[in-house]
Amino acid sequence: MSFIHMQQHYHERIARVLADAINALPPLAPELKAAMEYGLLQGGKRVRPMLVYASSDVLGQANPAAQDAAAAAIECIHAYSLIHDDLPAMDDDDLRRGQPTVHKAFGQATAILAGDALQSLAFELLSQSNLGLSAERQLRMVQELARASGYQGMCGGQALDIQSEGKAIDHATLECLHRHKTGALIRAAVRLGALCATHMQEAHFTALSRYADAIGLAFQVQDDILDITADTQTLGKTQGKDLVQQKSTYPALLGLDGARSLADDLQQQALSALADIPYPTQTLEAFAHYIVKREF
Ligand code: GRG
Repeated sequence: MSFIHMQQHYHERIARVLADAINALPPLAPELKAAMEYGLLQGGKRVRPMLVYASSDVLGQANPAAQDAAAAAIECIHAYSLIHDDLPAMDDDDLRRGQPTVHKAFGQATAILAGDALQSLAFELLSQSNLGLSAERQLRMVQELARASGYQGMCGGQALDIQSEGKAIDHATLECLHRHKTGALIRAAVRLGALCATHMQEAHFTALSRYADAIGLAFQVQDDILDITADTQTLGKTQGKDLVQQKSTYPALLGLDGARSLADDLQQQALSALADIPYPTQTLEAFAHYIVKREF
């Protein structure tokens, strides 16, 4: 199967799983349920669920129920983070994925609750008793997701980002911020995928973690590059160039060419980590390529 077909297959699979998870919620609070559905099901590249599926399929003997639960759980956390990130107290954005943000469509109180409820739903899905994994393995998955999304992961990274607003930060601080804010969830996606493979070996878990660390940072570097190139296209060359200088981003620190070369280095690091996996890894190689070369 080609990478495009694989991507489409995983995309359709996670769309079904997420729709089922929302449909299974009772009609207790219809407005909240509608806001959760809006934040979770309206578009999105589904990079994290796809990484769950791809990592587990590479190791073989993946448990399908566990894969679906892990893929849905990580996307629920991602959707919650975007809903909260868009709030007036954080980024104060009116649009997300070309549509009004959840607080614009449903009001702030409902948006906060939708984010909270999606976070809880993630752990409810991951802790279901019928996933066919050992209790020990499942507990490890719950801990993995909790760490990656909380103080030691995404929330910690978001706090660092807020603290550093308007300040000039060095490369090490920028890297630390992004390894937590964006990288932690991408790392968790790959590691949760590995944990869905019933006969997963620790050496393979370690190699996949190195792969995930590299693509997690590469994802952010490319995101910064796309922000600048999109701004340059929208605002014209001069203003786009000004933005390169203003924000704490990889192009601002390293220049556009330096950022592109860092993304390429990270892709190479990801590929060399995969050399320690004794199975065909073409899907994960293609994913690393997609993350660095994507155009949106
Ligand atoms: C509010 C606790 C809390 C955390 C927010 C992830 C995050 C932390 C904020 C998102 C802000 C942002 C634009 C970060 C840059 C990288 C990133 C995570 C982009 C969005 O992820 P994609 O590109 O989004 O996977 P889609 O729409 O495809 O799902």
